[in-house]
Parts: sequence; C-alpha cells; structure tokens
Amino acid sequence: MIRIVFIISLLLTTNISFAVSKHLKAVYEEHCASCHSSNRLGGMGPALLPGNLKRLKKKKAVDVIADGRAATQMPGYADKISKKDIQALVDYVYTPLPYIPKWGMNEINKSHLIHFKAGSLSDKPIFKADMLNLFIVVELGDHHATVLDGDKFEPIHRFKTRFALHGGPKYSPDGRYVYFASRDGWVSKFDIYNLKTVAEIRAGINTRNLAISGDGKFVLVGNYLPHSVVILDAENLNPIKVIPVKDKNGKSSRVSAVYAAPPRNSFIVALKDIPEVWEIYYNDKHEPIYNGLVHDYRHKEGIADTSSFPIRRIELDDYLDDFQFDQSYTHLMGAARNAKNGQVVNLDIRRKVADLELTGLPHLGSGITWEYKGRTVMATPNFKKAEVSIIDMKTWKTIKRIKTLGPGFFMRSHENSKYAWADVFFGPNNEAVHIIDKETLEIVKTLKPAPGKNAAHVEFDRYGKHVVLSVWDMDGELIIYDAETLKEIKRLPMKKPSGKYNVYNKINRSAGTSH
Ligand code: DHE
Repeated sequence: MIRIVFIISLLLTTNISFAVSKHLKAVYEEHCASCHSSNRLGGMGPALLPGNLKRLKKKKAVDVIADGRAATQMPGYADKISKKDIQALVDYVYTPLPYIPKWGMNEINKSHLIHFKAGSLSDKPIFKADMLNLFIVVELGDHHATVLDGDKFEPIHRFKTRFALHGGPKYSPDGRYVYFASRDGWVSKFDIYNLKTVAEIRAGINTRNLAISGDGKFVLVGNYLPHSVVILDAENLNPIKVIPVKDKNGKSSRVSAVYAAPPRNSFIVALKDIPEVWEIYYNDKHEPIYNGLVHDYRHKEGIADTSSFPIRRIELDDYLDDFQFDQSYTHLMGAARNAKNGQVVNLDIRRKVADLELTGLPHLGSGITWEYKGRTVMATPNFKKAEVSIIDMKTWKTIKRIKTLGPGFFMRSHENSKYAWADVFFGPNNEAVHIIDKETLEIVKTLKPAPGKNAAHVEFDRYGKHVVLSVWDMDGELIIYDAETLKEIKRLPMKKPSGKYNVYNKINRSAGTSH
C-alpha cells in the first residue's frame, strides 16, 4: 500500500514538474533563447550555467531579469514575464546542464578551416589605397564588415563575418591581416591585401575576445566557456595550446578579456571569477624587459608553468573585470568592486599600487590618455553615471568629473586632435555625442546627428584629421566629421555599424584609441 502511494505521488510530482518545465521552456524560448541560445550555452549573450553565474547571487539574478543589466544588451522583462516565472527561470539557469559539451584541442582542431594557405596569395594589395589609413567597420546588424578607404571615405569591399563579432578586431603588426572573434567562439583571419578570409577556427563555445602578439606570431583567445585560453599560430590559425584557467586551488574562472602587451613580450589575461591577472609570455627566448632592466622571470615566484608560454600570476585582493594600460604597459587601471571602484596594478612589481576614486561603473576598457598641463591624464566613461572621469596618472587622483547627458560606452581621441569624443550610450539621450576640449576639460559641443537614434563609438583617421562616428541602427550610417572644425563631411549608409578600427592607429597603439 505504502509503495503504491509512493509511486502515485512520484508520478504526480513528475507530471507537475514536467508541466511546469514545459511552460518554462516556452518562456525561455520566447524571451531568452535568441541571445543565450536554446541550450543555454550562450550566443550574443553569455552562457547561463551555474559555473558562469558564480558571482551573481540568485536574488540579484531575479532583478537582472526583471530590470535588465547595466552596460549590456540585456533588457528588463518585468512587464513581460510574471514574477513567478522569473523566479522559475532563475532556478532553471542555476541548474546544471546534464551535459556540457567539451571544447578541447580535438574539437578545436576539427573545426579548423584553411581557405587559403599562408603564402598562397599575392603579397601586393589588389586595390589602390593608403593601406595604413584603412578602417575595418564591423556591421553588427547583418554580420558583415566593410573595408573603408580612410582618405576618400569610400567603401572598398564588404564581406560576411561570423555571427555576432565582439571586441575590436586585431591587426597583424604590418597591418596586412585582421583577426576577428565572434561571441560563439569563431576566430577568422582576413587578408586585407587580397580581400579574402584565409582561415577560421572555433576556439571556444562562448568567447570574449582575442589578442595578437607583438611579434605577430600568435593569437590568444579568451573564453567564457569552457574556462580556457587558447593559443593559435597566427599564420594558419593552427591551435598550439589550450590552457585551462584555474587558480592554485583548482577553482576555475571565465576569462574577462585578453590583451597583448607588446613592450613586455607578453599577453595579459583578465579573469572574471578569481582575483588574479595573468601575464603569459609568448616569446620565452626573449625575456621581458621592465624599465630597461632584463629580468629572469623564470626564477621569480609566481610562474605557474615553465614550459613554453609560461604564466605569471598576479594575485589581487579584488576582481579585475575591465581595464586599460598606460602607454608603457607598466600599469593597468582596472575596475574594482570596492568602494572606490578602481584599482591600479603595477605589472612589474606585481601588486596593486593605488585605488582610483571612481563612481558608478567605470568603463576603463574604453579609457584613453593624453597630456594635460605637463602630466598624463586618463579619461574614462561610466556605464552607470552620466559623467566622464579625468584621472591624473601620477597621483592617481580624480581631477575632474565632466557631467554628460547620460552613461556612456566609448571614448576616443588622437595625438593630433585637441578634442576627445565621448558618447552617451544609455538612457533617453543616447542620440548625443559630447566633444571635450582636452586643454580645458570642458564639453565644447554636443552633437545629435541622427535624432532618436543611438550615436556611438568614434575612431580617428591615421592623421587625426577626420573622425568617423556610428549611428547604431539597422538603417544606420557612418558619419565623417572634420576633426578640427567639427563640421560634418559625409554620410555612408551601414547596417548597425558598431566599432570601426583604423589600421595605423591600432598598429601604432595611439593613446587615443583602444589597443
Ligand atoms: Fe563590449 C570591446 C566587454 C557589452 C561592443 N567589450 C570590449 C572589450 C571587452 C568588452 C573586454 C575589449 C576587447 C577587445 O577589444 O579585444 N562588452 C564587454 C562586456 O563585459 C559587456 C559589458 C557585456 C557583454 O555582453 O559581454 C559588453 N560590448 C557590449 C555591448 O553590448 C556592445 C555595445 C555591443 C556588442 O557588440 O555586443 C559592445 N565591445 C563592443 C565593441 C568593442 C568592445 C564595439 C570594441 C571597442 C573598441 O573600439 O576597441
């Protein structure tokens, strides 16, 4: 009798939970799957798995679904999904998947596509233009990229990219090749001289970005899923090494982003779930040079791996999500979750050397630097606050907070321009772009070039004479301005052009742009 009751109640429970999960699955499919994918492994949005949600408390996750998440494309669903379903969705995404696909060396190798082997295409450009004054424009709207002539501002070639590129594409040191990473893990190498995609490989399931070594030989890819960094040979994208990302106790972490630090012969890796930043040396024949002194890093503590690509761990007292370097690559200025909101890490002495006084959620990854009254300052937009902070890089004090019309995403300038440009990305004024005088630290002009449409992300040409601004819309455009008079020169229609990247400014690591 007891057994029968048990079986009936088990059946009932199974039926009820099955009914609930069917409904929930429909809610998930309707509202979440297009960005996070049906299998929760991520797409345009991150993977929704307990391992990737470690830093988000369940209660906070409820708020994120209801109200959206600052600095991301995640909208609020309070008016579309009931409170009960939001809670159920949270429980669902914190439940482990029965099986997480493996993405190791075998899987990466199998995905490898070589369309044109290195050396098989012409070494001379097949079109005429100043090859160092080209821009690559990423058109997120229909997953294309455009090669743009930076003198005439005419498109040269438009081509299909992988789905949802994210982060800046990176150039080879001579500017001939450009490497893209997509959120779903694809790395593509494009030959600008021949206007051809030459090789592709899937380095992860959910990828953050990539970096190219200063000698142009290696590509480093940082992943959210699996928790790994992958080293590829830059020539044909052959995979060389997969490094699982773990701390000394075996706790694994997502990778926030990877960067090249060419003067140090290294890559810098920012980690999301463990308070460490890694430096990976890509050329262990050349020891890194710090402040003119040659250090034998292999004999220093903190080196986790003395085989090729040794890792030097810098342990921190706080997570470092998002950062920028000084021009010498000695310091990195990163976001922190402490009350001050920012921290400065000296990569040579491997510790935090200062706090930064920043409010809200600074977007340091988009910060830029310039000379101001005999000292170097950095400027950073803010994801949560309507302000741009200016920080003295000697004292690390905030010397000015410039009020803006809303939280911003990107900033840009150029050594030859007296202006810095800062967009308003969030809120009702996201059509506005501010132009700041670098000498007075005042806003001198606010542009609203496409009323009602988000105008964001600028890049200068190689001479600092022209500025290219995006209107982020399916019926979007690039707007070209004279950088001195601030007068509009030309508009080019584009499909949601997100970032644009000038070859010369990138390969010379201009202080006014991202590296
Ligand atoms: Fe980005 C660069 C992280 C959301 C567009 N973004 C970067 C970089 C990082 C980063 C670490 C630098 C990598 C590089 O250039 O190699 N971005 C994050 C986030 O953590 C965040 C807030 C949440 C997320 O969804 O991952 C985020 N980013 C966005 C967007 O929602 C944007 C606006 C639209 C999109 O494409 O998803 C966006 N991010 C960009 C762009 C760059 C970028 C255009 C390159 C900027 C540059 O000029 O170099």
